[in-house]
Amino acid sequence: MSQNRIRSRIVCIVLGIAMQVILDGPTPSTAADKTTDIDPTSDRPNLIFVLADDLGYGDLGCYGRKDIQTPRLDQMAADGVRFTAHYANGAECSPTRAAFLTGRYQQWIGGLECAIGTGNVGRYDDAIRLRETHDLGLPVSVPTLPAQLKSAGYETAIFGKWHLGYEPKFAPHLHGFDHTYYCIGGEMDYFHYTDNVAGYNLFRDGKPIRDEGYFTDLITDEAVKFINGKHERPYFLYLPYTCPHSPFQGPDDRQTHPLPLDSPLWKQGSAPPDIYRAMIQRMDQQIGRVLDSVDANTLVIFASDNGGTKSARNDPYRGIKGSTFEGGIRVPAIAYWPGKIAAGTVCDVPTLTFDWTRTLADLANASFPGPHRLEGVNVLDILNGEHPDRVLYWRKPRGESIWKGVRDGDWKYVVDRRGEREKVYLFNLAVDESESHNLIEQHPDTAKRLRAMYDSWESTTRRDRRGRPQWTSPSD
Ligand SMILES: [Ca+2]
Repeated sequence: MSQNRIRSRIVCIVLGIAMQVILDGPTPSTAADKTTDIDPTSDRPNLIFVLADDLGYGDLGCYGRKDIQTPRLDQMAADGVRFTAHYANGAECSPTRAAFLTGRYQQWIGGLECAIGTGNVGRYDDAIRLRETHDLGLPVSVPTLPAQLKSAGYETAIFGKWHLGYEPKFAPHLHGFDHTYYCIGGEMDYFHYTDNVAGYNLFRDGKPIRDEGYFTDLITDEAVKFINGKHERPYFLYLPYTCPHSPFQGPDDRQTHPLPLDSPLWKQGSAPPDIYRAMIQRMDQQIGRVLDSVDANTLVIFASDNGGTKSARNDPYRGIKGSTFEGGIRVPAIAYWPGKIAAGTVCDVPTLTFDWTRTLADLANASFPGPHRLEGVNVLDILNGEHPDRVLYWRKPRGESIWKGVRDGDWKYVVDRRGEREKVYLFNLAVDESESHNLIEQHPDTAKRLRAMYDSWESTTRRDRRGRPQWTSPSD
């Protein structure tokens, strides 16, 4: 066991003592306890999962940013737990969303290892093929968290960014969401809801709708109205903001006409700093409205879907969105549940987006059908002192390039392959968090071991839908 791992374990064991006491409320279920019976007398908590879009690791005040004011998220962290080693499952939008909703590595689904291009464009072999047959998206035959929560008696809602398929058959209301209001693609004008190929992006229940206002505000309005509404059952609210993804438009930047298709504001990585700041500060205010609306029996989680672009601050980490360097996948994450999670907790045990899927399913007593094995761990167990002995994997193809990554303890192995050219890296994150020193020559046996682990994972996990017109759950 490495020094860093021992330190992490001690930190979380100490914090876990408090958690053990305060988690005497609704006991997380075991698999044997799970039921799909609706129990209106249950005190199962409300569940809110808030996602930012391309927010960098260092973009919030509580993660070190000085020139962007995020008092509500900073306070949420001070009143709850802040994660310092939280990873997105994907280095881009669609993959992380797929992993969150299914609770499994997105590679299982096919076509969703890379963000779906604006206007429904496939960007690597399997995705291109699926696009041609109108099959690029998250099939409704895949068990998802909202569908399973709904079966377990939860009221479910999504207000925000979908980005898991443009075809009507992939719409979120077909995945178990009772209430929907969403941007269908990966980016859109925040005031006119058009994307950069002039498609219209604002939908409810599979149908385009008209509205007026700043998208960050609009989805918060929907969320607050939903939270304050009458609920006969506990609820699950998925609130994925498009902020601070391009186009770069602050709340006061409304123009009478949609943003021109050739505007540089569409270009990721080139945000004017003042606009970038205004976008994040507005999201922070709006999340504050959500926090002001919830009752005590509500778990609120906040995370980013991938690392920041060049517009962001990913410090101290190397790389940006799209890569498997830490800057592309390590993201801010906060969980808030007063009376249940001790205030001021900091957890440095590595966690992944799809750990929240397991956590929320456990809290709701929701079960997934047999073959669909959740691959995450319960984050509350980590806060109670458990340190899962596991290896984390990333894989992101786009065109002829592919980024690979594997982390085992403090060791991380990265592959950056472009066509026939391949660069490989080995880092020890315990002493080199910024991935500045490639140890591939000094530690060939460790590199070989991690490469073998990755290859094994890829060969057993990587799937496409070739020859499988109807998606079915893997039976691994
Ligand atoms: Ca994103």
